[in-house]
Amino acid sequence: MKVLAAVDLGASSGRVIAARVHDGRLDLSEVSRFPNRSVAVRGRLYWDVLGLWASVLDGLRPLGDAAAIGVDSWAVDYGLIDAAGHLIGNPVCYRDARNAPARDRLLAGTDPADLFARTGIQHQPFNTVFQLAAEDPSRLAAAERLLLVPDLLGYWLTGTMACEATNASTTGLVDLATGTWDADLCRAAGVDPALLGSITPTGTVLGGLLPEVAAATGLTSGTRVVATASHDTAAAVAAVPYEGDGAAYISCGTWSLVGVERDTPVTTGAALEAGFTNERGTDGSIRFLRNVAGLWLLNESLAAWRRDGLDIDLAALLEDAAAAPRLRSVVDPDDPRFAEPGDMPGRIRAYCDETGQPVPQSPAQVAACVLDSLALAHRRAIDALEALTGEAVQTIHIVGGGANNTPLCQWTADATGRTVLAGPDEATALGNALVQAQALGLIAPGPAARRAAAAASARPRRHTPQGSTRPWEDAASRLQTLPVGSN
Ligand code: LRH
Repeated sequence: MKVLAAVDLGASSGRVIAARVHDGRLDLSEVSRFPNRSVAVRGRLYWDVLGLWASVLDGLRPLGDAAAIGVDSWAVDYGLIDAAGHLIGNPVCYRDARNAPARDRLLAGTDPADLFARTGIQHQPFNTVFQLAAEDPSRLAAAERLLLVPDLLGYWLTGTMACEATNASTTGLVDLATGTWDADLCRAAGVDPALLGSITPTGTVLGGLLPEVAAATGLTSGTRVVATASHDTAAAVAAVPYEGDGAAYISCGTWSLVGVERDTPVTTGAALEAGFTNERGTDGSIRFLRNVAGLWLLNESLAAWRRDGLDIDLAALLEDAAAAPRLRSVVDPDDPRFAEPGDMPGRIRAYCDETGQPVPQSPAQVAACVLDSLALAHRRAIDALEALTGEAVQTIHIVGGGANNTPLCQWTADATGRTVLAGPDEATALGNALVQAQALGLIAPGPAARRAAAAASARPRRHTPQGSTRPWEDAASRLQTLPVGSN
């Protein structure tokens, strides 16, 4: 039985997961889990990528028999590499405040609708294109190569520099029509396209482990490293266990990525206006989706309570939140004030206070407000999805860590009036490993065989809508009319 190692780096934790391939399905088991967080130094927010690297090496050590390794992570962020092949400083976190002004500057010199039609990518401040426009010129001058975070780890594992296609699409620098770098855009962002290298097809075998990595992990140089679907959302969507047509997905973790898979992009003004994006999926598919600020609001609240000395058990908190009255006060999770790390319960209270709603006091009340608001935001995104594609959404798959959040899954079903199929919770690792399995020929090629293996590997939990959607409709209208200030 072949073992594949899926390294999955999220914004709040990383994992090494072993996937055992047999009888056309993959069985996952967690080998190691380690925390991740952004670190602020002198007004800049960084990732501790060397700490992550050390945790990945530790996590791989028990997997001496791994046939392959694939690395995925959150999108858009990158390390810069100098002429000697060394990393220039720590990667900057996409939540750093430098990006929004750079985005506004770059958009001012162009037609935003035209740019959206060229790349298909929503103008999120954190897109790599805007991060580069905000980059320190001395770092850029010293850089020979840019590597997105999973490609950086792939380089450290193998010595080979790649730029895997699903994650490349999130840079906002890829021409939607040709699938290659938009050279004019690269120059507008202040870089030569050569800095980015050429785009590597998803599923390419990068090579074996460097001797120093084999020695540090006990793995052999026979272990292959595969450029898996290295954007975590692409990997998660590759593992959605669809049961039929008319299904949307919510890849729910730090973010809720709400969308459908399509053959063609949607780059209308209405899609731009509604905040949708067209990212590249495995097999060249399009992930037409909207970023909704997801469990970030809850995770940051838990971190704030921990800093205040409150040790809150998540399961108990969710139970208390479920027992609290529904839709007492709601926030727009996408309000920019919630984007940066900090005192999330305080910001939620301020929002409710400003908008004349009851102010949530206890952690359970704050959690109820966050989860109600997320279910409502899911509803808004699903409604927009139907309107923009002209295709009905009948069922919703919630995959990722949020699949274990029972109240959120149930309230998403209640708010949307649709059945929610919850799971797998480790969809990202499953998708990562499925792409590896296909690259090694352990599963037949193509999306149909991958879907069949995904469905055989997962048993989603079914949430049917309870009660009327009326209270959610009312809350959605109420939210639209709230007098929201700028902070
Ligand atoms: C989710 C994710 C998402 C991106 C964001 C930066 O982890 O990759 O798809 O938009 O992080």
